Amino acid sequence: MAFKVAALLSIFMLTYLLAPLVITSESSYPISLLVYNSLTNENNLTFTTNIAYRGILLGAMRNIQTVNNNFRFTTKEDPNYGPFLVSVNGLAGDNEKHTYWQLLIQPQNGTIIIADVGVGCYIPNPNDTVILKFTEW
Ligand code: B12
Repeated sequence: MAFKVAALLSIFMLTYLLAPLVITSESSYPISLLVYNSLTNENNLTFTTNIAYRGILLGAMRNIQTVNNNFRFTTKEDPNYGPFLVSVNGLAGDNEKHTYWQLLIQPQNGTIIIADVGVGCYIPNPNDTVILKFTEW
């Protein structure tokens, strides 16, 4: 009997000590992705996904591509800066026409900022809307 009580007490103690570790462990969070062509009047597309805790935007884009047929993209590896976003849904930037896919971030407060790194380096914050904007430079 005493053994059973001791065993039960140990289980309670362990649960009590380990619960905070489990509860505070970081988990994934939602972000949205908006595809916007500023050069035509094509409809915008919006996607949502969960991104790993401090995961990179490229990972989130791959997740969306895996589960959604309406989102396809290609990148080209740059030796210095990693992946350059070349095309979205078959539409590619063009050096001669001076067009490209610009990377914009809209946090929950609504202010739109231009990302200062590419898709392989950018780490979205929870509930960010990432805007892929086809535009001219
Ligand atoms: C010109 C330029 C551009 C042009 C390039 C097109 C062209 N044909 O000129 C355009 C406007 C397309 C561009 C876009 C972007 N750029 Co830019 N760009 C530059 C700039 C001012 C000069 C690059 C250059 O001509 N070097 C000289 C040539 C001879 O060397 P190169 O190796 O061949 O250059 C190529 C690469 O730099 C590449 N490139 C340019 N920008 C970027 C960004 C990324 C992420 C990648 C992978 C490659 C890449 O395009 C160049 C021409 O082919 C640099 C800053 C600098 N002073 O170096 C920033 C710079 C490289 N760009 C930067 C960024 C952040 C971007 C964007 C992500 C901005 C955005 N929010 O949209 C986008 C890329 C989006 C995407 N589609 O992936 C950052 C990269 C930092 C990083 N660690 O990721 C830099 C360093 C500026 C900064 N903020 O400090 N860019």
